[in-house]
Amino acid sequence: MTVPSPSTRLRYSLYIGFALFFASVTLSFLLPTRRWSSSSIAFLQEAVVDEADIRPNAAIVIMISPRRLTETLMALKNIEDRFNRRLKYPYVLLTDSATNISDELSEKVRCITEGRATIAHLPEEMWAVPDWLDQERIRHSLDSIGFSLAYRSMCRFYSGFFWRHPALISYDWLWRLDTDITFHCDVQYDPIRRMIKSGALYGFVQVSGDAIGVQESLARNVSQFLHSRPELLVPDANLAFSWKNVSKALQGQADNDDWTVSVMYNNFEISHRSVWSSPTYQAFFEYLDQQGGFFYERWGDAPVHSYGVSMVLKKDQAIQFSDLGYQHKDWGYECPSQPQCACVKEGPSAGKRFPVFIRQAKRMNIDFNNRGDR
Ligand SMILES: Nc1nc2c(ncn2[C@@H]2O[C@H](COP(=O)(O)OP(=O)(O)O)[C@@H](O)[C@H]2O)c(=O)[nH]1
Ligand SMILES: [Mg+2]
Repeated sequence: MTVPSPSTRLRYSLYIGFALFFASVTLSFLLPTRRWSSSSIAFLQEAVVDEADIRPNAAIVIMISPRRLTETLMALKNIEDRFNRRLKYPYVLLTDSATNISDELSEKVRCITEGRATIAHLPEEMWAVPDWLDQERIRHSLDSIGFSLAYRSMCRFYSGFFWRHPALISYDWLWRLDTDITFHCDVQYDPIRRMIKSGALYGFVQVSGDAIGVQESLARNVSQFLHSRPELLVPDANLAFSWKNVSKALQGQADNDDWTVSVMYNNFEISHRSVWSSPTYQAFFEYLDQQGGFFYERWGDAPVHSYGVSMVLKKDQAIQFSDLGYQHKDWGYECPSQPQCACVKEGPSAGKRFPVFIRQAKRMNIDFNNRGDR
């Protein structure tokens, strides 16, 4: 047997030393110990975010109309049954001062939502009719086109304030749902995680038109805003979703005839707060609010959001969910061909009142993604 020379022995010792060093480094990553620095914990948390335990920082936001309390409970029960008993997102339920939150109602909300709901008041500064508006002009509008003051306050609140509400300020993702909705399918994934994975900041279900007669000057005002603040334009934003002729809109010359009348309905709306807190959207809302159209006309929050989203997001940053069997009121909806959906393609899913919505939703979805390419 040959005896290793001193230099060979030194080489072996070095090999063994390196091997022990690498083994201990590897083990320190695999076996959690209390000596981990906060940065290594943060690293691990990032790695598992997509996988399982850590829920996106999101809340489901529902505004409660004083006259629709049973409808609210039915909506909460449906949402829990279809997905949220599994996903466990917290709820923020918004009420105005006319809403009587009785002990009976609170107890039922607590029971249905397993205690995950907070009831929060709508602050006057986000809800009341601004006193600098011409009250006579508002009265005239109420008489001629209807839509109550509270309804118009709701539209203005969702257009310009909801993400800044004190009960919502700490959430990154805001999942708005209304009370007049039904999910016909078990939702077998988490839509917010899906958005995060695909890099989307806005999620919707249905696209359709909206009444022009109750918001006659909205398109013109949006166009004038675009013209007045060119420095706020976002490169590659999907303006063609809202405008048939984008350059005319940018020149401040567009009106109702130039509007595509495409609206992403926001009775189901998942958004990242950065959409609304962006300088462009904030300035857009301030501009509209100064014109008074939320009360002089009925400027809807759905068209305002759609104009805003097409101003700040690129095509692939907004995605449509069409496999949820989601219905608003008794309007038409998609009934997916899946056994877990309590609907059939014939009959009610075609819509009692607006069967055309299904066709439009399909067409408009294609438009949201491709209209700008045509
Ligand atoms: N607090 C309050 N909420 C309201 C009022 N009107 C509607 N809402 C809520 O706002 C959301 C949208 O209202 P909805 O009437 O369904 O709007 P539509 O679908 O555009 O006709 C729903 O969640 C309602 O509960 C109101 O007068 N007061
Ligand atoms: Mg509704």
